[in-house]
Amino acid sequence: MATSPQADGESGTVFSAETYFATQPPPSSLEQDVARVKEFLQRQLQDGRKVVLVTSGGTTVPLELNVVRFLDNFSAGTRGATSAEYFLKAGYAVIFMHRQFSLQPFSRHYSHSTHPFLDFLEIDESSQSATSASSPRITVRPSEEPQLIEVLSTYKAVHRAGTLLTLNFVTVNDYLWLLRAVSQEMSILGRSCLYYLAAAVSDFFLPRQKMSVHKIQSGKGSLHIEMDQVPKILKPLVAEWTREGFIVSFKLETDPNLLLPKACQALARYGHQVVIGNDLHRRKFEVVFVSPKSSSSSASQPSAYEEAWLRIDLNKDPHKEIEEDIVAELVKRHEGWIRNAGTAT
Ligand code: 9Z3
Repeated sequence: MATSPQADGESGTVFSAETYFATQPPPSSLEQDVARVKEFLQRQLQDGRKVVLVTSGGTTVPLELNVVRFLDNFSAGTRGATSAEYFLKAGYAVIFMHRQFSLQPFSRHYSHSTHPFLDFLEIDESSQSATSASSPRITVRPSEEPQLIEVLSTYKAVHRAGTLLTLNFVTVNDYLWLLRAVSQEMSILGRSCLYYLAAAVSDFFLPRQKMSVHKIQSGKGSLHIEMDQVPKILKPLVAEWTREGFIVSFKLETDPNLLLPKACQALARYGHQVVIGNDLHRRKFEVVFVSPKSSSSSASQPSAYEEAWLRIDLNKDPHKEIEEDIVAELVKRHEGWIRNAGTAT
């Protein structure tokens, strides 16, 4: 049993998940979050709903304990926030675990700088507000009303039904602790839970023990930081924390030649159900589903995995969101997974 990190023979250190959690402290909000998750899951269990955990947005890697500087990545959380809406539409309860201040379901339509909500509100000087006789009313620009009514009514219906729980993380450490705790709780749902791991998680981190307490000072000309590898969290997730869940991970690459090999490698290593591969620049209109070949499929392909490309044409329909098709496909596959309970997978 590894209780201390192992040197990897080249540079840096490889943490097993076990060593990681034994040496890195949990976030202060963890207990409170777990209590909210337990209560949420009990309700969904009573109502017989399937539950999906959607992770979304990037993780930070702080460089100091009193953090002034950190590493971050590009992810805005579009994939996760958009997918969460389609899962809700499909009747799932959603635990939306996202990077603080990244996009969220429903509000995402108005929080982006290309569609700021202040731009479609108007001040109507001719009528008075309901609360104060001296202030004018605020109205919505008529051209924006149809979309706002649709988004707002779905948002309100979801809140009435209590099918959306939102959790926050900032650092990669917050993310790892929260993912472990939430997945352990979700395991009570057996096959009825789905994991949709779309967050862009850092591969490297700086362990607490190696961090500078105070702001790193300049004056030495350059900055050298050696980071350690974040443990491969899918391994215990699949093998220990949630054995029956339907697990979908994402693989992001910038070199298109690496996408399929890396997706297959992840499936071979962790033994989960689906890897969705996406290229950084094509991710809004093209993804590839990679999964273990079903026993019924043709034996002409030598590989143990099958790929299915999903593409949309944004020239034909600029408002189409690829997440709609991704979620529809996963809902189908998850149904099959639930039906096959008790048989070999
Ligand atoms: C993804 O690949 C997501 O689809 C994106 C979505 C991060 C590209 P946006 O937030 O982008 O809509 O702007 N997520 C997973 C990326 C990741 O970190 N995967 C790990 C890896 O590639 C494996 S779990 O090694």
